[in-house]
Amino acid sequence: MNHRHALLALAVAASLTFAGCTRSPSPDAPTPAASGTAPAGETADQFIARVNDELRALMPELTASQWLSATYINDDSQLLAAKYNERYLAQLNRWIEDAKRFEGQQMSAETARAINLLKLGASMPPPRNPEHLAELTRIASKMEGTYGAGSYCTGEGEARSCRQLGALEDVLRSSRDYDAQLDAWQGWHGIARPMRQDYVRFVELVNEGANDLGFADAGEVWRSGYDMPPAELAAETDRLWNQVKPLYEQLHCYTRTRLEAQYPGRGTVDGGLLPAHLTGNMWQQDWSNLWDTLQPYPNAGDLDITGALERQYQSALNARMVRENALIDSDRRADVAHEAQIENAKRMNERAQDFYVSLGMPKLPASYWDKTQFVKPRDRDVVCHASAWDMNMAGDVRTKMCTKPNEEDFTTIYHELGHVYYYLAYNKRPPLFQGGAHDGFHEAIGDTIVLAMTPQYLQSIGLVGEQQQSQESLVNSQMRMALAKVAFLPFGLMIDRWRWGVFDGSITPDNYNGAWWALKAQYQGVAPATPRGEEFFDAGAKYHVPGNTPYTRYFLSHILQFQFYKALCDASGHTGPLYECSFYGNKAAGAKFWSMLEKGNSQPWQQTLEELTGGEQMDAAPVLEYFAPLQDWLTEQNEGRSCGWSAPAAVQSPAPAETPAATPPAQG
Ligand code: X8Z
Ligand code: ZN
Repeated sequence: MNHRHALLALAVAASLTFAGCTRSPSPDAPTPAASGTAPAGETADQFIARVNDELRALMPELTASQWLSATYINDDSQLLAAKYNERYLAQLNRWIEDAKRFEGQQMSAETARAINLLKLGASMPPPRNPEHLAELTRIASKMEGTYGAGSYCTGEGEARSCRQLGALEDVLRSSRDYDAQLDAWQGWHGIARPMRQDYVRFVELVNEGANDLGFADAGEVWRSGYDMPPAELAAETDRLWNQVKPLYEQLHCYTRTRLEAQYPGRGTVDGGLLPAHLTGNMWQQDWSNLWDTLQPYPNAGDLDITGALERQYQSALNARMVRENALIDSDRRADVAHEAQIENAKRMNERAQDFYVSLGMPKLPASYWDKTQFVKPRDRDVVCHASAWDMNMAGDVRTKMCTKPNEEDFTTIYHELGHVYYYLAYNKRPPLFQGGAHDGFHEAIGDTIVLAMTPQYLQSIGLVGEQQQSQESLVNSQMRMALAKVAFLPFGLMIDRWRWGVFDGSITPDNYNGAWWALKAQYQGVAPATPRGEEFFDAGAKYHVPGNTPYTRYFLSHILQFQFYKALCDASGHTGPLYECSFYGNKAAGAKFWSMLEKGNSQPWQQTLEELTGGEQMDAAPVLEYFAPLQDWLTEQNEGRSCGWSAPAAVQSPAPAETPAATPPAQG
């Protein structure tokens, strides 16, 4: 399911404007909404109060079905997740229909905002036709299950062996063998081929739902959730991208030079593009795993966080093996290793919690520790893609990860806890206001904390050794952050450039893959090393496509998090260069952060941003301020090289459609 909305719950990130859902109709417990008739004489304020109550009541069963299908993939859990999502979306349609009575009437600004959020809350706009709605939720559940259970198998008979995403990512992280990486990359991308036809139908159905709501297509629904006309949002993302593009181009140029040196004759693809399988990441969205290749000054202080986490895990494992006397019994050894992984993942979570608590935020509830999925279960398929859940809007918060001891997962825990603390902070609001100020805010909370994980902080928690104070070590630590944050920027943009085009019809099914790679080339400057024709569906190999999670939120988050970071650094009294700031332990910064979180999406995000940062605009200036030393260094390194790349004829970004009259930008 894609719950997306519903999902919000799932929330992961969602902006869900609503996160919730309402009690579903059942013969035993009919409600006015369930029968589709609103009580006579109900005012707009009463209507919204009712929707909020019903959302709160429905939420637990919807999220429970989603949780089960994500942590226990099989036909039965998929069926239930699809069904509950269908019920929820049918209910959403009834509310939206009911809300039409109030069009043009006087009502409080708060109620007007809530009604607007109701219409924009569905990242999977539900068709009114009940059969189509049921088909949509079935396809959504199936695609997510296919992704979660995806497996690349080779060999025959006795020699047959299968690897899932985690094992294939390990190859990209650790192997530097060109062919082994290519095999892992191609193997994973093969799992998406069966989704292609489903995705074509999915697009038809969500567009039907969008039309039913008065939108041109599903992409326009997505672009409408930003307290501004949808066309302006598209232009905003272009503006922000143009601010940071020169920095990305410098990083790209430096990386290309190093890859060419490492893989002579094979380090680039025609036109100066980076080979997709050589960036240490399945989707080329985060290049941190190339640290061994890209580290500027190997002797200027150690920042090998993955190495430190692996050592921590190994020593916990060894201690456990000895304690449990398990070395001699191979079955028992596997159990003990699994237990040690859980223990280690919990420890990483405690470390992340400690940062939030140091800011004055509460400890996570006991149920978090009991109900979270910390590592991949051994007996079944699960959706390993990390997520954070608000099960009931009343404290049952969880995360779901398949944690391994590496830097990426360590920072992902901090990311996920950002979602969790947002939930806890806004849970006291009415359900319709339980969402991020916009969805990029939701994604930026934990990442703001990640920016404050300076080398000094990492040293204080024992993950890196004594840090030098030198220009070399500064460049190293900037590079570490840039490989995660700067490399991500064009990826954050291109996914929805592709989906906006798919939804508005400018990218047709016969060109899904061609358009995907044209956009990858245009924005990221990457290309597959071998041809990827239309028999493939490479977009489907990225979770958020089969999972139907809008992606522009992550691009916006990667800009906003630097604005938040700077504001919290100011609040903490930091003086000196931005990149040196950690507000760990600073209660003034924590109070400021928390008061933003508590607001949820009860007011336009511009106001929320202004309260935190003093400005109402998203702005990449703090990104550039932060990375100024690295940008200078990269420019020097790249001197005399010809940077940039030439992409095959770029796909036109879809022209954002007009804002339909039915969906004015929300006003607060
Ligand atoms: O999906 C996520 C989070 C959950 S909201 C793990 N992220 C994006 C991704 O993995 O593609 C975080 C960064 C970008
Ligand atoms: Zn997230």
